[in-house]
Amino acid sequence: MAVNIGVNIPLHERLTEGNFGQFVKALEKLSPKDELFKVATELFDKLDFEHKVRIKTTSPAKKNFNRFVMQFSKIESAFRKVKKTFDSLGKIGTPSELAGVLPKFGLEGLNEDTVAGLFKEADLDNSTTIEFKELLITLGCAYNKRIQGDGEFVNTSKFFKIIEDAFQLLDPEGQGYITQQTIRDSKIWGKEQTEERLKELDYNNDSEISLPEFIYCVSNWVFVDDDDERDM
Ligand SMILES: [Ca+2]
Ligand SMILES: [Ca+2]
Repeated sequence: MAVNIGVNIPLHERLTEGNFGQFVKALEKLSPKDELFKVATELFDKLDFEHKVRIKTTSPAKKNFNRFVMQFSKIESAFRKVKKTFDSLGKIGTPSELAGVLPKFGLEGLNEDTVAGLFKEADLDNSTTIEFKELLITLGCAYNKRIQGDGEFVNTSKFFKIIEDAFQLLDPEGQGYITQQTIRDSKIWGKEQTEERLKELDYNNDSEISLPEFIYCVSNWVFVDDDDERDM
């Protein structure tokens, strides 16, 4: 992609870090004997990048978040496998019912308090039932607590690690939650889109985004065709 000049939109409005880099690269390829070299270096000097032109930089958070989004299809296929097992189960309406099904996902022998804690944390809508996406929260929180499991849990843990890394990106101080302000400051999305995303992310609207809320939201994002996901 070349830097467009002579088009209606002012150059400084279209100039991004990316195409500025390309411009410099293209410039470096020219031989000083090249006729274009003179023109291009003059142009370069005229642009006076340091002072006059505001180069639109992509925030580091946005870059990292985009990398995270690139993993969505992988996360989706892993979650679909969990869904298949989940669909073969009955209702998970009590912590002991949760304890009964967790071995199917590679988590065996957890003590009662741990399971009760996971149940409470994962039941986002307080329905006293663990729906599918809440089961994902259960597994994600178990991973976050570094609970050891095997088989299926080892496999899905890789994906919860990706989600946890994305969460930590927005919670660099390790407070355990992301504030709405951090999301706004991250400039991952434009202004309006940020407000929409915040509504999705902050499930209970207490201006903080917890890990369970984040996992829930990511699971909504990764399922592209979600016809069968409406009731979580
Ligand atoms: Ca629930
Ligand atoms: Ca919240």
